[in-house]
Amino acid sequence: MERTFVMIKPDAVQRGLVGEIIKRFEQKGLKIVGLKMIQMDRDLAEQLYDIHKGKPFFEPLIQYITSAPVVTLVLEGENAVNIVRKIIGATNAAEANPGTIRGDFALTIGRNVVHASDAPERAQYELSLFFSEKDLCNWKRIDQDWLYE
Ligand code: IDP
Ligand code: MG
Repeated sequence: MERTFVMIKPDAVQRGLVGEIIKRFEQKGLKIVGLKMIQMDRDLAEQLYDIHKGKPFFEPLIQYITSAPVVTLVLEGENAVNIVRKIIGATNAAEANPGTIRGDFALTIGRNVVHASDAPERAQYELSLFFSEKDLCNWKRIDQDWLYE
């Protein structure tokens, strides 16, 4: 089992899309093991986006992401990192396929409604910025035996 970090961004929270977005991960069969609403401060946002420091979109990105509350999740499942990246779709929502979250709910790269880790090591780093181990629940979905061989 693998864990990944997901963040429902301020635009999606403001637009009332929290339930719709979480529903898609739940329906896929991924297990929610952590869930928290938070308004990020600049320091935390810079840690989450450390790899983008210095890029032209960094400042607007930090402004956007700290401008209002976000909903953070830790999801668990086999290949959760890759599966979640497929569900959210391409970074530029204008290019994201219909059926993906960004493809269905966003228009641009700068307001793309959701974040997800892009590698297992990155997931571990990112989720640890928001959750300690005691914030995460170890539990079994009642349908687990029907989701996996
Ligand atoms: P990702 O969110 O799909 O992993 P990254 O390349 O890691 O995409 O970029 C992080 C976030 O920075 C994007 O989701 C988007 O919000 C923002 N971003 C990336 N590139 C641009 C850009 O060219 N203009 C505006 N915002 C951008
Ligand atoms: Mg990224």
